[in-house]
Amino acid sequence: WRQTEYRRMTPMAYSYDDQNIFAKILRGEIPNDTVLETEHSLAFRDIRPQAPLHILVIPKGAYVTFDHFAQNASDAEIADYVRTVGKVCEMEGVEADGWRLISNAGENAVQEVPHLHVHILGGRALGRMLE
Ligand code: D5M
Repeated sequence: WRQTEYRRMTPMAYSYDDQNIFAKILRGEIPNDTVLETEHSLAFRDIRPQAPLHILVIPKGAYVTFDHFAQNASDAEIADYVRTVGKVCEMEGVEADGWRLISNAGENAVQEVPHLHVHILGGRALGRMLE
């Protein structure tokens, strides 16, 4: 019954708005400060950095949130995405001082851009996230 209950609570589908700003970046319609591009992913600097290091990593596929991606992307896309986050961390040398990974999804988390992105934050003391 757990499986049935879980399925019932899962949204039927996410609708993807292909006019969102990250879709435009992926189509090359607006510029971005690229850190790393792979077959399935793109990492670029956040336009409103909240820390000395603030990089966004997005999949190239049309996914709205992390759960949408995790439930629908291919293993190749998922592996590429996770490895891209790891590679950016290595390139930026975050492991010495520590860093934070955040992904906002939907209304409660105040997601601004409806294309999956994780925020890589570092370069300063980030404080406790949950008090
Ligand atoms: O965060 C969305 C993030 O996206 C926010 O930190 C600003 C950033 N942003 C918005 N437009 C751009 C462009 N054009 N380049 C780079 N970064 C951008 P959220 O998690 O959705 O609240």
